[in-house]
Amino acid sequence: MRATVCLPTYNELENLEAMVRALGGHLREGDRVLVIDDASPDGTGELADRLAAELPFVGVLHRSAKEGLGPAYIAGFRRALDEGAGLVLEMDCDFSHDPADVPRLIAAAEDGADLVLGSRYVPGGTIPNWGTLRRFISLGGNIYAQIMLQSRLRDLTGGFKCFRAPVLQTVDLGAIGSKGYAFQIETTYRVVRAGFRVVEVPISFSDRELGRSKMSKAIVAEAVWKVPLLRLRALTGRL
Ligand SMILES: Nc1nc2c(ncn2[C@@H]2O[C@H](COP(=O)(O)OP(=O)(O)O)[C@@H](O)[C@H]2O)c(=O)[nH]1
Ligand SMILES: [Mg+2]
Repeated sequence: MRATVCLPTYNELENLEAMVRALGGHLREGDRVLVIDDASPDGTGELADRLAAELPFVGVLHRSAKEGLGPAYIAGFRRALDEGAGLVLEMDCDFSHDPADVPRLIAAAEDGADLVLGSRYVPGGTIPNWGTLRRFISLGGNIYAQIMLQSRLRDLTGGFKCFRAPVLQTVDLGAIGSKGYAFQIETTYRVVRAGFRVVEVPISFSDRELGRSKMSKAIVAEAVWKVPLLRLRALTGRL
């Protein structure tokens, strides 16, 4: 199955080239990388164009404004499906997700999982740089989502995933309104609700070394209120 790795970028000039070249070393013939850039002021989009001109496996989707991770991914998923991808991956462009783990996610999908989650919270998953407080906050967020959504999945907020194409063709992408971390929770929840098989594979999640995080209080707040809303919608048959 041909895979497309969707790589959303906003001001990732320091990371993009190394990330794309590293991915190139782990992908197979026919696999692609799709950079989805939201008009980054630092020139990430122009760098992506130069890389696409040089490297045949690279494509670029330019969007006119920063709207958050969710809308960027949805546009990327649509492009990847239009281009005939059999597997579609989500991945951060800041090396928090290790390009060397991509083949394991792909293998799990080819083994039969409809959605593979790169998971920090299953046995074998690690977050080497995080102190106790950050672990507590992230784990707390996941337990909150697990309880609210009655889910056994351990890492509902992670952003390293591999979907089989029919999953993205079945779920109503246009109905997904979440922008930040909530987008990760909402996509996984919708996939579970649609009856697909979700598998978690352990990953090591590292802190970014270059560039800046785009995380904000608004992104965290959205996840907090969106989770009970998702459950409510599911209970009332509107999800
Ligand atoms: N296209 C696009 N990419 C984004 C946006 N916000 C974040 N990203 C990218 O999404 C990935 C994860 O974002 P990051 O800021 O590292 O979030 P954090 O890991 O939660 O701190 C990175 O590749 C970012 O460049 C956005 O609004 N649009
Ligand atoms: Mg990050």
